[in-house]
Amino acid sequence: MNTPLKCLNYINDYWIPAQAGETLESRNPNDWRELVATFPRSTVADVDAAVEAARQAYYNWRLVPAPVRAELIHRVGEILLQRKEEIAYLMSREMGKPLTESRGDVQEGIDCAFYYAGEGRRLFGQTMPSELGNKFAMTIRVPVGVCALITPWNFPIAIPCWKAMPALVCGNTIILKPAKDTPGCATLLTQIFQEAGLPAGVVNLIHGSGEEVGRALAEHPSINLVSFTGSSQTGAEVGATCGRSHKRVCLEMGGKNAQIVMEDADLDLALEGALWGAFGTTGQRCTATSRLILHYQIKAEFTEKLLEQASKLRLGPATEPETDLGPLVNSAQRARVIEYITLARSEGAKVLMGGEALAEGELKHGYFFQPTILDLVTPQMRIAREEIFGPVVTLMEVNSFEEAIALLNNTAYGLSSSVYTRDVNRAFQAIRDIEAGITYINGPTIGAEVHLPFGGVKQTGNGHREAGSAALDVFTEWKSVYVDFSGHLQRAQIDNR
Ligand code: UN1
Repeated sequence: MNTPLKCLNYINDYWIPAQAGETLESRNPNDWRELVATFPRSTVADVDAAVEAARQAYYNWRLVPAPVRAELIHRVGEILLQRKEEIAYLMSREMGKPLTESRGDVQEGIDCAFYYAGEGRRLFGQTMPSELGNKFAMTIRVPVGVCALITPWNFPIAIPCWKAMPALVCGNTIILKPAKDTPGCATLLTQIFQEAGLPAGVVNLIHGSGEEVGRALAEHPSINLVSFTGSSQTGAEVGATCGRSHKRVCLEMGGKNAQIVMEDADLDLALEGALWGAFGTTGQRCTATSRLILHYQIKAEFTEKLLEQASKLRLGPATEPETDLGPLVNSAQRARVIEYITLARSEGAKVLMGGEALAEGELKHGYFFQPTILDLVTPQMRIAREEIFGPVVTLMEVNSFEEAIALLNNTAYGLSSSVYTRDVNRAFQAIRDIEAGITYINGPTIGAEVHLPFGGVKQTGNGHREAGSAALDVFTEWKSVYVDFSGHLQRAQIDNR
């Protein structure tokens, strides 16, 4: 048995409990009898202290040269690499993804560190000609200020890294508010920032609930930017709150991602992609494949193979090496998936496979749910439109490529998308016509790499992208600079005419 972690808030280089002294618990979703961590139930008072620390630290941090800031992020990457196994193990116990995936999650954080460490020596601006003689014009990136990062439990290292690292390299100070399900991963990550030598107050960590801490951050007058990943419903509230106080706000929200399989596709490849996209991370990725759009000529064959392969997936504790599918993250998430299956039945969908939580047997103390395949799904059904966030995939049949694209686009969301075809013309049409932030050709909907922009259109986002150099546009303001070396007043739009 592992001893439970005692997580604390981290403010101005001090590890401290919540001022009100209250704590919350995080339990192991593989077996809820195990307590993984206790953590502070923070309130507005703790948020105020963290914001004050981040504000003070900002005045010096913004003046540290970007390449020097970047060196510290590089160091974070090195320590993450050393501690990869330990962090991955905690992650599997804390939120239930299998060890190989947990390692991948930490690796995404490491990749981010090395990518943004390089960015510290670029942070390119532009120079452009002035319309006046003896005058120089350029743009530079300047930091935004104090940033609140509100992060989910499904990528408890990768997502905090891809928000924190560009924010820090750009010269901002941060307050991380991790999800209640993963206080331990956030604690290890913050310890690593501390060990790497980030100055006091530059990185702060506040645990607690979205209602208390998340809301206080979004409302706080001294915060300049909120970056949020989570549900579209909560994102709408965060966006509205930030809008009222003119904060910059970057929202990454839901998805209802589809994979199209055309009649000319390599079916075995498409099958592997579908299994990984739908059931990887127990379907708890915002990029998960939630809809399979199948050409009528291959639907029967594909479905048969899918059922055969999906039935071989091994459910089990995330920490066991042979496990393919871990549990759902908590009881609320499991209740939500159960509700959607009840709804699917009442809407007239057919449960081809799965559909049940594991209430008996060895896994009965975890939030396990069978991989589930729903057929006879029509676009009007709620299960075809709403994000489920579980190991559930819906099958839909189409007669043509055009119909497939239209059906894929027939959703309020627009994060990830995938098309399996051997026809290059169709592939490029799909790239052009799909309404989503990410399109894969002959690859599943999951698997974004950190040096490309990540995010979506429609109700998935609010016009920003994370990761890649696109994140720099979130975490910096543009400043336009004019240097007049003529020695006299030159009047733009007047003296050059
Ligand atoms: C998420 O689910 O919120 O592309 C992020 C992927 C991962 C990131 C997912 N690299 O599936």
